Amino acid sequence: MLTVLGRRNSANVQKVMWALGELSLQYVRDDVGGSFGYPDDYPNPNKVVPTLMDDQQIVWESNACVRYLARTYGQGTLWPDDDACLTEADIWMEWQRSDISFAFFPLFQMLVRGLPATPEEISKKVVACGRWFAQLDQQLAGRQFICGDQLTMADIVNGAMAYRYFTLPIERPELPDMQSWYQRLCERPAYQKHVMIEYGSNLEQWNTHEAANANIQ
Ligand SMILES: N[C@@H](CCC(=O)N[C@@H](CS)C(=O)NCC(=O)O)C(=O)O
Repeated sequence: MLTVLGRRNSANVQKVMWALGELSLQYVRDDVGGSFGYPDDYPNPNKVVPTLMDDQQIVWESNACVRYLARTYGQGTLWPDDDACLTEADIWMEWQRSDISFAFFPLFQMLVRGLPATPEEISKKVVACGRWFAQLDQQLAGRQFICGDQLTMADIVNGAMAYRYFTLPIERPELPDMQSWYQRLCERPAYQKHVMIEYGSNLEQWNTHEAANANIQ
């Protein structure tokens, strides 16, 4: 049985949940992290979420979890058969993990989760996000998904971030191809279920949504 340890409103948990949904896999999700805390025997030395368990196999680091699910259960779909396509998917997974995450996640924390910040700090991050997402926009020109016509693991890790980017009340540059891709993701039932989860606009609302999402698989 596949088990995911992680609260439902974590963007990193959402990547794993969405991958499970796209692959139509059975799973159990336990509320861990944030207001739910961590069990003493939590099997992830970083004490962050998500952690994925597939019987005896323990996986942590959200992108490693998505890669694991794609490689193990999504050959030819989330894990492309074509080598060039697989390499490209891997590049965009690493891209998600680096500069864009350092710009976007602090911005989200400042705008929604009460991380103290000056307006200048916020606006610097907004500009940086626009600049980084313009690279993704360029990659998506003439493509349905990041690596071509097929949804891959690269779309999973970037798409989880895209929902928040497009729903935050911030200025964004013109990103026509990224916007069309995002609209395509919004039509997918697994994305609607696992990623398009309301998060509120301040810490109090965030906490209310976190509690409301408890026990939902
Ligand atoms: N690099 C890690 C980062 C994980 C991470 O920072 N997760 C956040 C939630 S998105 C977390 O666990 N925060 C503390 C908590 O929820 O208790 C990964 O991708 O899995």
